[in-house]
Amino acid sequence: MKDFPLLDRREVLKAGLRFSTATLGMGAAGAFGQSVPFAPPDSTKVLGPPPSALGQRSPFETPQKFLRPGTAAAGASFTPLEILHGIITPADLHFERHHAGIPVIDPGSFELMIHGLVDRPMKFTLNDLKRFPATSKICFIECSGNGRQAASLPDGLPEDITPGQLDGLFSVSEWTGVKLSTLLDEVGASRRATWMLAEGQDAAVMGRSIPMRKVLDDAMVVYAQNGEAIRPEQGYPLRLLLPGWEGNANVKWLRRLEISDAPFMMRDETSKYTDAMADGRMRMFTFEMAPKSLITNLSYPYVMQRKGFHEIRGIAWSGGGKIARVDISLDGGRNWARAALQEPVLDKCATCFRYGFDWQGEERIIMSRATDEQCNTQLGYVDNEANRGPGTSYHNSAIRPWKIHADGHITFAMKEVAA
Ligand SMILES: Nc1nc2c(c(=O)[nH]1)N[C@H]1C(S)=C(S)[C@@H](COP(=O)(O)O)O[C@H]1N2
Ligand SMILES: [Mo]
Repeated sequence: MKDFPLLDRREVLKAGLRFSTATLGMGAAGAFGQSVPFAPPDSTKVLGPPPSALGQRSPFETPQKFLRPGTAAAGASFTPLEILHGIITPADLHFERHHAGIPVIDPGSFELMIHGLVDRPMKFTLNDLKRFPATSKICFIECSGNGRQAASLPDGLPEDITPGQLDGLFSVSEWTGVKLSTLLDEVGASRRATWMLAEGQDAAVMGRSIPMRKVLDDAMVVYAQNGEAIRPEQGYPLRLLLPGWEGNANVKWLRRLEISDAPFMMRDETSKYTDAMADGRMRMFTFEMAPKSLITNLSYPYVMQRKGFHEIRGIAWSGGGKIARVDISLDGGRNWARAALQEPVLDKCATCFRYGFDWQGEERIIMSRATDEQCNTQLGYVDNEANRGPGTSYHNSAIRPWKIHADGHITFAMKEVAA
């Protein structure tokens, strides 16, 4: 089997030339063979609307998050990763996971209380918090249940699943707020402090214990998302941000932080978000999200329209730091070659990758594999199952394979790889 290196510029140009020649021959069909569904007026002859007080998407663009049928207050909606470009998730497409719906919180009466093992217990209004030095971080939030369908028995795996439906409990924003280390200086946290409780103001009263090493490293309380006030769905007016750590611990609608010398053993870190291993022991406080990558272009429901140059595109990320490399296999995992990484490559953030190849109508299983700067590598299905244990489906970061069929349609191929 031939190993496919990254195509050089000349090859890409040649392939591009074939591509455009074919397009010319197709008359009214667009670049990907779709016929144009509308007849817009000739914009050069019609006076357009005046500037608006609030911009809108083009009426031809109607993105939606994926909601499973029957989604309720305790439910989730998934980011449509396959339609996004670059690393930032538009705020209204950020995934949502609520345990008891979205509370309405008046920012005027909002207060954050910090108490426990501190010299000066304090309450902070939103304006108080905005007076502290502000910092921003572009990073992902990923639910630790993301992609758990891929942990079910191979027989139960759907083949007609989109990247967003599979792994869309993952989004990236630029978050702005205050470093927790700054606030803990203000209240005078004790040297004996080893844990911090973060508690939300929703009906679930979500509470999680956070180790002090994370609190003092890069944890933040954030009031802004992609340049404006954080959205109600993301925790308005304030959420905890723990870059690279499981979504659940990023407590939304934050109202209370209690400093302590022991974990609090909350419901969401004992009965939930704990992993049962093969020998019956439990892993607790498994916060860091593993390296993972996902092909978002050349995956279901994309259909290859013609032979020739195609670009595999996707995103890779790791809770362990920056992405160091992404490898691509075009033959079900036998041979691997390095994908190009697209700048910016940021800490605990999505990094775009791409890999061009020439498709001549052959059946292929394509895969991507992420490695982070700590040399942690994304595992295949079998190794991932063995590593996490049969009693859990959290933190499923196994390699995601896609099968390109001879007729050009693409399906999720975990079943074939797992078999
Ligand atoms: N207060 C509160 N915080 C919460 C939750 C919640 O239900 N209530 N859900 C958690 C879970 S399980 C996840 S994955 C993330 C989801 O964040 P998002 O809805 O902004 O994407 O928030 C976490 N923080
Ligand atoms: Mo979650």
